[in-house]
Parts: sequence; structure tokens; C-alpha cells
Amino acid sequence: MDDLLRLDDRLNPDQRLIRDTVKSFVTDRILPDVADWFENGTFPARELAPALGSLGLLGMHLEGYGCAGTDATSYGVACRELEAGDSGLRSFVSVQGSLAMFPIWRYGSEEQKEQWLPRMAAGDAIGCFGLTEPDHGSDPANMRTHAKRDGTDWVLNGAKMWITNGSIADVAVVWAQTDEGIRGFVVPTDTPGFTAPEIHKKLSLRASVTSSLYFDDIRLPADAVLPGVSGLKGPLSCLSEARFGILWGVVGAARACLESAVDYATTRVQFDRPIGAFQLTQEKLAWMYVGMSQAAMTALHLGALKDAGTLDPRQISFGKLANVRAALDIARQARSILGANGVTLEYPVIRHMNNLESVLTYEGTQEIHLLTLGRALTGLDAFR
Ligand code: TGC
Ligand code: FAD
Repeated sequence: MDDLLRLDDRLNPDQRLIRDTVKSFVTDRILPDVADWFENGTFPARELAPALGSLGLLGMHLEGYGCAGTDATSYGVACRELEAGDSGLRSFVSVQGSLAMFPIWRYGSEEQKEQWLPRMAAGDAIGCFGLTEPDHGSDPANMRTHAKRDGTDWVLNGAKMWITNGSIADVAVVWAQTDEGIRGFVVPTDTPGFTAPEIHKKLSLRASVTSSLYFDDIRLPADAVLPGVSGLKGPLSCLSEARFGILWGVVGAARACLESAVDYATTRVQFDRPIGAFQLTQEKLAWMYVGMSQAAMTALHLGALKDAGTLDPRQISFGKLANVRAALDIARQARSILGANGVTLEYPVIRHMNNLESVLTYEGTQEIHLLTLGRALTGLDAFR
């Protein structure tokens, strides 16, 4: 699709190279099969992880330990192109880089970094991030999972739910209450007492593995804890990294839906004319383009702030809220333009639309980000 506003002219040559490389990867390796993965509820993570690693996409915005060390905008551009393929693919990369590698990189000991980051960057080891619990989603401060000291060891008990990559992970970053506040633990998933059954019957993000995690008297050595952080700011700072990827990523999902709708509208004939020649269809397409471009501008702006080191969580909430909402609206409009074909996996639209329902909920629901903006505007906390 023509970049009418020339927004990608703002990207530097390195960022454009990353864009084109990821786009080719998605075209060659993802698009031919993703509808089948979605239909069958599978994601070939072990096959794709080394390929994503060799492209430098895992933990790509982190420095050292085999990571590519790109700027934040490059990470955003990569997420955009991955999510044009499928939100599940971007989820895999978000969770690996921003939620599992980032806390080890930022808060881990040198031993934890050396043990996990190079393998995770290469896609040889897969990580997951356990924050949400069955009874505590939007309010993680009240989590029940706890770790108690026993001699020099820690003993971990509790449960997490809705964990992306949970049952395929080699390592889980688990957040738990302790006598010292909330701490993060690096838990190899072959530790006795760790189980991770997959959650089935999802009708969204079907090309993504989602699991529960159970910790039954898991004994961990003293050095399993992330030494560099305690308190809720630990997991929330990881969410900031991942939400940044999402606010870029959904622009890709929106673009894929818009492209599909334009293509369909210019070829589908009713009443002897392409449906794209009807003003009502053009109005839909024009608004979709406006919504997508505004989301892309927000992403570029927040990318520039992150690269300047000044991005704050309220700005990320703005981007996550506004861009996911825009992408979901675009997907729904695209679905209507495709008529009955809009409900089949022969076209990418309903897959993106269903995926975006999860994206609206995870990494802070729409309401959580509305309340964050409401608090920023009024100074009044309406969470409790
Ligand atoms: P609150 O009092 O606001 O904050 C507690 C402490 O954290 C600090 N903080 C942050 N620090 C770093 N980065 C951020 N983004 C931060 N946001 C807050 C804050 O300054 C404070 O620090 P201190 O030193 O004073 O203690 O906390 P609260 O309990 O009132 O909660 C605020 C709220 C509701 C916004 C937060 O709990 C929240 O964001 N809830 C939503 C939970 C959520 O997003 N869960 C996501 C789980 S992971 C996931 O969904 C992965 S999807 C994976 C995929 O892509 O597939
Ligand atoms: P709840 O918190 O129970 O919220 C239910 C509804 O109530 C929502 O509409 C919510 O906005 C609203 N609500 C809650 N509190 C308020 C309030 N104060 N004011 C107004 N409305 C409110 N979590 C992880 O830790 N790791 C993962 O890898 C992960 N991957 C996920 C993958 C998928 C496919 C999905 C669907 C979820 C994933 N999650 C993950 C969990 C996700 O982060 C949570 O679902 C999300 O934080 C919301 O929690 P909840 O589902 O318990 O909803």
C-alpha cells in the first residue's frame, strides 16, 4: 500500500533494512502457513525461534550477551512487521525479548545473564513471564504466589494463568510475594514441582501457546532471585517494554486488514461496480487509513521519545490504548467490507480481528490504560 503520508521516510537506513528484512521473513515463512496454525491452534515455536534469533529479533533492543542492541524504533518497526503476519508471532517475540530477557538483562546477576541471555537471543532457549494469576489479573499487587526462605533456598508456591509460551518455555520469570515485597525468580521449567498445562479452546491468538503455571513447593537456590529489583515496579517496568512493542505491532495488524479490504473492494463487483466505487465503502476505507496513520504517527513519536530516553509509562499507556483501539476498529471495518468472506481464514482479517481482542486485554486492559490517563489528567486515582 502506498505510504501516502511518507511516514516511513522518518526511518533511518538501518531501520528500513530491518523493516524490509522482517517483512520478507513474514512473507516467506509466516503468511503461507499462519491461517493453518490458527485453525489448528498451533505455533511452531521450536522451528521459528532459531530463525528469529538468527535475524537478531530476540531481545533485539538489549545490549550485549548476543543481543542485537538496536534502538527502540528499530524494535518497534520489527514488531509492526511481525504483527502484520500475526499477533501471535509478535507476542512470541515480545514475551521472549521484553518480558523474559529484559528482566534478566536489567535486574539479573552476571551469572543469570550469562546462563540465559545468549541462548535466548539465539532462540535456543524460550522464556515466559508469569505475573497474572487466576484471581489477580489487572491488580497484580494482590498476587498470591509466594516464595519463602528456607535456609539459603527459596520455596515457591502458587499459580499463574494465561501465560504466553508457558508450556514450551525452558525458563520462567515468575513474580511472587516475599517477606521483602514482590520479587522476580528465574525458574528453569524442569525444576521439580513446576507444571505448565496448555490452555485450550481460545478463539483468539490461536497461533500462540498460552498456559497455566503451577508451583508446588518448588525449591530454588538463593541465586534464583533477580537481585536488582523488589516491588511491583519490577514487573511493571517489563510491561513498559512489551507495551511499547504492542503499540507498534498493532499498526502492522491494522495495515494488513486495510490492505486486504482495499484489495477486496477494488475487485469484488456488486450492482455492476466494484464495491470500492461506492461512497459508503470509500468512507470506511478513508477512516481506516486515517486511524492507521494516526496510530503509526503515535508509534513514531513514542519511538523517538524512547530513543531519547524520556518515554514515561503514561505515554506508553496512551499509545497502547489508542493504537490497539484503532487497530481493532480497522479490523472490524475491514471484516464488514469483505462480507461473508470476512469470516473465513481464507483472508487474514478475522484472524487479526480475533487476535486483537486479546491484545486489547493483555498488557493492561483498555480500562487500565484509560484509568492511567484519567489519573494523569486529574491527579485522582480511580483504580481502587
Ligand atoms: P502503582 O502504585 O501505580 O505502582 C507500583 C510501583 O510501580 C511503579 N511503576 C512503574 N515502574 C516502572 N515502570 C512502569 N511502567 C511503572 N508503573 C508503575 C510505581 O512508580 C510504583 O513504584 P514505587 O517505587 O512507588 O513502589 O501500582 P498499582 O498497584 O496501583 O497498579 C497500577 C496498575 C493498575 C496500573 C498496574 O497494576 C497495572 O498495570 N495493571 C495491569 C496488569 C498488566 O498489565 N498485566 C500484564 C501481564 S503480562 C501480559 O499480559 C503479557 S501478554 C504477552 C504477549 O504479548 O503475548
Ligand atoms: P480482570 O483483571 O479480571 O478484568 C476483567 C474486566 O474488569 C476488564 O474489562 C478490566 O478492564 C475490568 N477491570 C478490572 N479492574 C478494573 C478497575 N479498577 N476499573 C475498571 N475496570 C476494571 N499474563 C502474564 O502474566 N503473562 C503472559 O504471558 C500473558 N499472556 C497472555 C496471553 C493471552 C492470550 C491473554 C488473553 C492474556 C495473557 N496474560 C498474560 C494475562 C493478561 O495480562 C490479563 O488477562 C490482563 O491483565 C487482565 O486480567 P484478567 O483477564 O484477570 O481480567
